[in-house]
Amino acid sequence: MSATAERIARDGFEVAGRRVLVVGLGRTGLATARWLSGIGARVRACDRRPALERPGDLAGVEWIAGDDGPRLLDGIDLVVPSPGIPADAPVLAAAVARGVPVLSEIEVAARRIAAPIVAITGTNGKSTTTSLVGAMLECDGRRTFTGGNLGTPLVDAADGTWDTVVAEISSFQLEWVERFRPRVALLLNVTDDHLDRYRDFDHYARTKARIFARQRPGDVAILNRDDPAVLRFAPEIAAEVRTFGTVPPAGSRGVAASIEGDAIVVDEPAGRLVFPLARTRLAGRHNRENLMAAILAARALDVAPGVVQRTIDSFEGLRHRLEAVAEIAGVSFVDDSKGTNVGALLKSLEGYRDGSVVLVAGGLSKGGDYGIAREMLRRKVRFLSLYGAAREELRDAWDGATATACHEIFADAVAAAAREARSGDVVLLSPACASMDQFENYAARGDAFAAQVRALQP
Ligand code: UMA
Repeated sequence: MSATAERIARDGFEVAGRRVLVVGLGRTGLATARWLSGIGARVRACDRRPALERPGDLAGVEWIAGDDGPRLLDGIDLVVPSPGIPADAPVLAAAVARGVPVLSEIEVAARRIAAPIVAITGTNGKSTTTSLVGAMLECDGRRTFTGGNLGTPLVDAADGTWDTVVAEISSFQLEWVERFRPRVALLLNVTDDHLDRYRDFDHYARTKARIFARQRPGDVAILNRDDPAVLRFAPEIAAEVRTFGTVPPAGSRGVAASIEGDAIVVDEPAGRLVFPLARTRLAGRHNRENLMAAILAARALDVAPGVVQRTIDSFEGLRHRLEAVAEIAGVSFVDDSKGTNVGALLKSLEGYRDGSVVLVAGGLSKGGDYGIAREMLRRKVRFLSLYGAAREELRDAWDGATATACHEIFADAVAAAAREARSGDVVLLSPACASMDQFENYAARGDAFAAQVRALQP
């Protein structure tokens, strides 16, 4: 029996001939519908958007555009919702009430992935860390799938011939998991985010901690020991806990990473490994945390220290994450459009000189306490240019912290920021909000920022 077949037999995921409702037809839903019909399921695919065109390769799927309601459950054996469908959506509530199983895309995908899975969650840094771990494993010559919330749905890895699978996992994806069991699971940090979807912070944090729920002894859990909202889950974890943090843990005999001068040190039972950071392009304290987490994950899968170091030295960083766009008349323009919550804004501002930042923020609020950024804004930000649906909420939360202007339209806020900036300043787009009030996603917002900035170049 192949390793995949063995795993399927163990986990009992066989959908040939079963009727599956796929809810939401964005990236996840389309990939899920395609894969499920490929393995013999009878797929009904639905989306609330009317006039949604069916891709040619989904001809065999029952296609329902303009409806995502409970009546679509008739005759259905299993529901697979996209991450963007809230748990209290009528179709999911009705499925639960009727006893129809609901499983997230990562759950069904993981049941058909034989390779060890590295799963990475946290409010911020998970995309960078996921990409770093993927790059370390690739550099080691392993056939590696790197995806998940990062962009390529995990279901694209199902039934594939991978040596390792590295997945960025969001709290949304952890809402409908049952047996999802990563060989290595990471929780980087938890700060306010998505409070429009969860009852409160504790509910959000506990949803993230579900990444560890099915791990067993022999698996590895990697935790940020500087973040009490993360470390509090350690006693509940069955896997071996390894931690990273700024200073070495007192009296611990477990594997741990910490910072020493300009290097990351990892204490392992066989001795200490030292990874110099002189050549990394990843700046800022938050990136040191991402690097420590990634190193621990790679070491948990026995990647040799030399390979880890080569990746640290060559990794380029991610698009729309503190990405330098241009320098014009001594002003640098930086695209941090992927920073869509207040924790991300704090981490990004931390790296800049006091009083040197002209900040563009706003978009669609996800709730949470924006007020915690007030003091940092007062210190770092010389001028604040707000835009979008959340502009008044942000203005009220940060009232009096610094000179502020409000614009409805994104381009007007960027233009105002560019006018205010002087030589030596940085114009930073770090919105602390989602993009969807004016853009399709954060990448489109970052691209619009870059295009507008480049047009300013003489
Ligand atoms: N829809 C309905 N009914 C609803 C809600 C939505 O039919 O009640 C439909 C929409 O009309 C749309 C589709 O569902 O057609 C969208 O589904 P989705 O929001 O789940 O989006 P996908 O395109 O499948 O992208 C998802 C992730 N999106 C979200 O979690 C919101 C992507 O993460 C991820 O890259 C992708 O799966 C692949 O795994 C994005 C994200 O913003 C980057 N993630 C959040 C974050 O990082 O903070 C969690």
